Amino acid sequence: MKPTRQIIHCDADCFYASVEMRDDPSLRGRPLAIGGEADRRGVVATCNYEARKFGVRSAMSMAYARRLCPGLIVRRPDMEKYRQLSLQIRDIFERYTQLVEPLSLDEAFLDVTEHPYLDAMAIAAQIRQQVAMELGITISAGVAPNKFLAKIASDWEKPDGLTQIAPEQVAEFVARLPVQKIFGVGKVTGQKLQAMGVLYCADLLPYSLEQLEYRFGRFGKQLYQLCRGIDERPVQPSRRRKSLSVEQTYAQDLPDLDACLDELPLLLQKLEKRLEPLLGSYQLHKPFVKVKFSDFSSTTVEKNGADYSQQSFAELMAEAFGRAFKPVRLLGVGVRFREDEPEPQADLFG
Ligand code: TTP
Repeated sequence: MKPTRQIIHCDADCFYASVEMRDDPSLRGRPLAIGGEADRRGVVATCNYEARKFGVRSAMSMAYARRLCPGLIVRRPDMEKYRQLSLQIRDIFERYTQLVEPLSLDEAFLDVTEHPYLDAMAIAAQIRQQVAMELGITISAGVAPNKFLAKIASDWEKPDGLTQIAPEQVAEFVARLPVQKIFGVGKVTGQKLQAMGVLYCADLLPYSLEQLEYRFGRFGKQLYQLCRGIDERPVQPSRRRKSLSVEQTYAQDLPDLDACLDELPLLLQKLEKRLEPLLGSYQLHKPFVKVKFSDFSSTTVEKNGADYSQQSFAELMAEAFGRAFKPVRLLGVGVRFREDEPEPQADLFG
């Protein structure tokens, strides 16, 4: 049997907002949102916990956030500052292990199984303390035998929390988790599970692997394992990506090109958010759009020399749609990266 792994997931608390409160203490204790007021889109990137009490949330329009919270203070994001801080946090992680897999500027998995004398809880506690003392922000951490559970654990007592799911607690803990906590269970699968009467991971246990594969295809195996708290994915330090994309499967097929184009702004917003932390180390090569039709055929269109504007993605989408003219069940937007040495990219989607 393989030895039990010790995985830590670290996630800064309201990251951009914490940094701004650190640098301007007069903001502390008052509702604060970071985002674009006069910005092209004017959305909330994040907000502090005072603002969350009013219902303000990430990705909400700033205009709506202001209506929910009339005293809301708004600051523009300073991405360069957050990138710098992200590197400093990373340095602290690397005091304990080289097996660090960043997920975004403020979030990472660490595999500390091989640490010679500290256990994962001790390491997580030290990391949290060092980040607070040296960098002036709080991070929450989760400790568990795998990535799936470590990520759930870091969220469990946010903000400024530390939660462990010990190996002997896994079965009981997972059984009580709502199935929505399983990554990959979005709206469509969630509805399908609900129709089967499956609300919690425990409700999935009676299904055999074959039954789940029959109903959910390849995803069935993932469901079978995750509802038992099994997740073998390794922590992968600095995997070199060739591309990055976001995809969405729709509960109801999109009937025509206009309906697809309506979805584009939201998809691009998600793409931009995931892309932001990578821009320091990757160079963009070209944009692409993927379309899967109602008959499950799919096509991808990409174009050398195209820019990353919404217009550009719209043209690719029109071309992809035009290849079949059928209702669409999935849309994806993405970028391919250059494989040669990186050069920082300045502004995107300009
Ligand atoms: P998250 O880790 O999702 O959230 P958070 O750190 O702001 O708050 P929490 O305490 O709940 O973890 O996001 C990290 C940063 O990414 C966040 O500070 C701002 C940015 N961000 C966006 O720009 N747009 C978004 O829609 C989200 C969710 C985050």
